[in-house]
Amino acid sequence: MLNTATKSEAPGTEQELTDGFHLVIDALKLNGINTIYGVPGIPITDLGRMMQAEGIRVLSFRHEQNAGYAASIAGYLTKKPGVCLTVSAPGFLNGLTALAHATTNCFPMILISGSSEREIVDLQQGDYEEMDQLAIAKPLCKAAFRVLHAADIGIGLARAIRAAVSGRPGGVYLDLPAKLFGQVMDAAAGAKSLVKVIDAAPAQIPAPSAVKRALDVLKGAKRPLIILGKGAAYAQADDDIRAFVEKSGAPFLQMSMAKGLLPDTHAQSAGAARSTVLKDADVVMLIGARLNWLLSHGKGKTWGDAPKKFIQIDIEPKEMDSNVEIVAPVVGDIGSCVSALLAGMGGSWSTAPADWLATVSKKRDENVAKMAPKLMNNASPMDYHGALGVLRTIVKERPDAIFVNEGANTLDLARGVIDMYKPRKRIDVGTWGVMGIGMGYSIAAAVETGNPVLAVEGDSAFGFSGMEVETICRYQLPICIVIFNNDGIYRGTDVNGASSDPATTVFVKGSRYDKMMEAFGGVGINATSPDELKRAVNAAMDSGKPTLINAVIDPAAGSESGRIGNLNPQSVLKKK
Ligand SMILES: Cc1ncc(C[n+]2csc(CCOP(=O)(O)OP(=O)(O)O)c2C)c(N)n1
Ligand SMILES: [Mg+2]
Repeated sequence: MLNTATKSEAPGTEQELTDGFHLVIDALKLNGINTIYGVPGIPITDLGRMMQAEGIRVLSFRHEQNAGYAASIAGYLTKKPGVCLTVSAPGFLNGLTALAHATTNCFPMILISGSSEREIVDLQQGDYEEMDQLAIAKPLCKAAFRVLHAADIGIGLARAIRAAVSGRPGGVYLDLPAKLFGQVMDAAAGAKSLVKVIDAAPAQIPAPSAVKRALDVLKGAKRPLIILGKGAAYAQADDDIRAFVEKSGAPFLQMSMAKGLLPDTHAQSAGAARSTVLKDADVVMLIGARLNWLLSHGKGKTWGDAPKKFIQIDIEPKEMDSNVEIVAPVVGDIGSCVSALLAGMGGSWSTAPADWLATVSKKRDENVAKMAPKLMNNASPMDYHGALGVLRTIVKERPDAIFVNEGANTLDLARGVIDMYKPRKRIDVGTWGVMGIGMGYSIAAAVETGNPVLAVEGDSAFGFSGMEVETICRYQLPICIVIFNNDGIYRGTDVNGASSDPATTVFVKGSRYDKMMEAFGGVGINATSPDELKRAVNAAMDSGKPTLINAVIDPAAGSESGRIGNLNPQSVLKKK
């Protein structure tokens, strides 16, 4: 039902009218966008109210960055653009980090911001929250549009949706000046101006010759390796991906957010033998994974001396040869590519050499066995492994829960220890290793999937979005937050030798983050041992009540920058 109002033009004549507010709402609904993440204020407060009145779910956050991260991960989880709604200048800028993050991570998202009077902004006459938002957004996202006429709202949103989800997905900025909302037009003409986007992300079928070339290279491999990235998880082609990997018989590695595409406990999983497979593989097939820093750019020590051939499957042609030569590029959407590869394998594909898989499995089993006793330690205060050991079991028992993860040690160790069993259940810091996604991701994951959420957060990481615990309590979302509280960034033991100020990486000792949750009516628990942690998390996951568990971790347990300390630049001057 379209939004209309009736207005008497002249005695005896009645004209049905609509306006910018209602056209935005109608355009969103027509395209199946039913959830908005944002923060209200001039000029979009009434828009939010009207959206709510019209049946759109509007989740109101405490800071736009968190609403933006929520929208970005909603896009990843649903393949529809997640929408973040903000006010002008400062609200827009607060949302912009998340928009850039969405673009970097290839998540479809639309940031819709209200903006000030164009005439005043362009003459730089000092309007309320004056800023040329469109110009600022442009270099940070995939596309940016501004709508000046109510009659163009339909087409503007259609362009934004297409740009966000087609090809390689990304962030799109949509600028809606304040004046637009009040613009009135004939309701019938307004209805006609709306655009329902048909086939927003058209299939991109790979060339048969590219598929054949890739299969020929794979067939010739003695030590093949398949690497699955979050692009593969995004594709929602789970059955074909699994069938392809299994038919190939090759060991596979799953990048952080691809974990669970196949269970981490799968016989071909090389997750616990990462360094061996990267060094020794002779053919590497990347599926929706980029050769960026997370894979050491495909070269150097990590990749060893053995000559390698790379096959890459990606929707973005420019991704090919970005870091090393790709001998078999396959360009297309992951679903179409994998199904073509699977079909091309035919009925008589011979699986990867058994001795290679046996070598990899042996290494993996050794590493898993080495880790096992550490995970069972019941020390108090806890170390990372003791705490993660119990969480690992809880995730195994609750494979549908969404696992959110950020921090340094808290991230790197949890990624290694906690096996995932189903696709798109692990969401984390992504390509940038950004802190601050925690609460936004948790909220969107709960809202979009209806599943319970377990967020495991470093104490520093949590601080970036911590105020959203109020949002979680307000909407009564089934989110259990576990804070690995080691009194600081990486470790809580750093000392500043120069003054009485604390070291830059340490926080107030013995903080009780659980009290923050209690302040808003949620459940807060202080857990000092793995047993206590286990009881508290299970209770939270069973109850579905917003819960925050302050897990006390030995401040000396972590290491600088977790697993990526090697990226810290070193001073050439000797330490005194
Ligand atoms: C937006 C942003 N700011 C700063 C950083 C740098 N940084 C990386 S990890 C981290 C916090 C690590 O501490 P914590 O979350 O407590 O994890 P721990 O290693 O202590 O378990 C910070 C600040 C970042 N990655 N992103
Ligand atoms: Mg910490």
